[in-house]
Amino acid sequence: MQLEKYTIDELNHQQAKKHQWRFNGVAADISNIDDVLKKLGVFNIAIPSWALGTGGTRFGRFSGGGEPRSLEEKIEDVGLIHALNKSSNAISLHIPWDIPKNAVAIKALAAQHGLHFDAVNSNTFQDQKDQKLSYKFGSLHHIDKAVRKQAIEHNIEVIKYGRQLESKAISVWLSDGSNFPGQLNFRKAFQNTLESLEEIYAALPDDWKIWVEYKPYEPNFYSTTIGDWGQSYLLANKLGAKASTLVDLGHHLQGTNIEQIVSLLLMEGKLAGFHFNDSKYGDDDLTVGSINPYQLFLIFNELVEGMDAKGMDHATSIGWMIDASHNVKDPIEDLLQSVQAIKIAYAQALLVDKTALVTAQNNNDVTLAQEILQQAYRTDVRPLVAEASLRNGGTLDPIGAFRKLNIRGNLIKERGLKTVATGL
Ligand code: AOS
Ligand code: ZN
Ligand code: ZN
Ligand code: ZN
Repeated sequence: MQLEKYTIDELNHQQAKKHQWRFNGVAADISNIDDVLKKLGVFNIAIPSWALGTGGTRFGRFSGGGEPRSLEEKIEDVGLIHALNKSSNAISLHIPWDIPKNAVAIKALAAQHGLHFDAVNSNTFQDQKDQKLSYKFGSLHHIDKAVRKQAIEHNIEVIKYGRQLESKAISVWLSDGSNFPGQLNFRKAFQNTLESLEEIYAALPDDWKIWVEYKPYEPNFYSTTIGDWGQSYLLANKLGAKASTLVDLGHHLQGTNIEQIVSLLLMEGKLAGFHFNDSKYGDDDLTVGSINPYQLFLIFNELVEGMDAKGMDHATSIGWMIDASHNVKDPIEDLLQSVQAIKIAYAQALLVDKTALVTAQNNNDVTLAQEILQQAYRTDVRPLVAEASLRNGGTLDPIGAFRKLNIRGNLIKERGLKTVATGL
């Protein structure tokens, strides 16, 4: 299904008065309002192809109905999200779950929806049908050179698919690790991983990047070979300028100060970008901002401050992406909520009075520094996000519109009630 412009205009029209009143109220207090709206207007967050269906847990999966049955339908879903919020103009593909059999046609279909292709994701954490050697004991870190070679070749193949779609980066997440002390030699595992990544790095086109994701646990519960940002950063540094560290918000031990990690990676030019989500216990892949929106704001505060200090373009300098998995919610609704949460945190960070904050910091005025941040965080910026969407031709209220237009109902009519999308 495709959304017509007049449908969106009509919905916005119904809410115009209320919106205008709310917008005027908050905008009156913001001195850089034009700049804020401009920055919000060009800000986009990529949608992962595996998040458009229900993922489930290891205990079960409860299908939602009308889920995309093919890559084409996943692109259609991202197109719907983008039509509603005008902030999701890219899709990130997972190989082999979403192999583009006809890249020319897939690219054309995406372009029709105003979409392009973000980073491609490799998968050496599962054994595929016809695969010769097993990844049971790891892939790029494996003790057996032949297994490493197979995993390297897979990554190079993923780059090949990505090239056809004009992606510009490959993101690598490894489940390589160990379950018990003594199972492997940490140093050898790291060195094997580095060597393998070097071969993948050598196959990167000139204008490509490789993003190295880290995660402390799962599926291995004693050690993970790329377990934290230090290990990822070490690898990225040794690999070279095209390599950097990808931060998935769920991949930290509880209490970790993620905003500080972000700040330093950015300072070093080694922040690849994000897999946004939220978590309470582990890699829960919950809706962005559903558990700890203040942390999200603090991360964006570091991003805005750090990028401005380096003269970096907010919208394009790093990779902005969601990594989510849905068990009980409608995946499209969840993704719409996540994008809104990210834009809200970004808008709040844009409101921080930086000059006043620097003065407070220089005076060791702890109370005032905290007040300045919380002043921005406690501002209701939702009318700003809505206004930016409106100016781009999107809806004032994406989730409300999704429901009012009965989009899921229409998708169920088109695709059926019992559908299974590939993905996590
Ligand atoms: C796994 O925990 C990581 O977050 C991955 O980024 C991702 O979920 C996976 O690679 C899906 O392809
Ligand atoms: Zn991730
Ligand atoms: Zn995650
Ligand atoms: Zn994860």
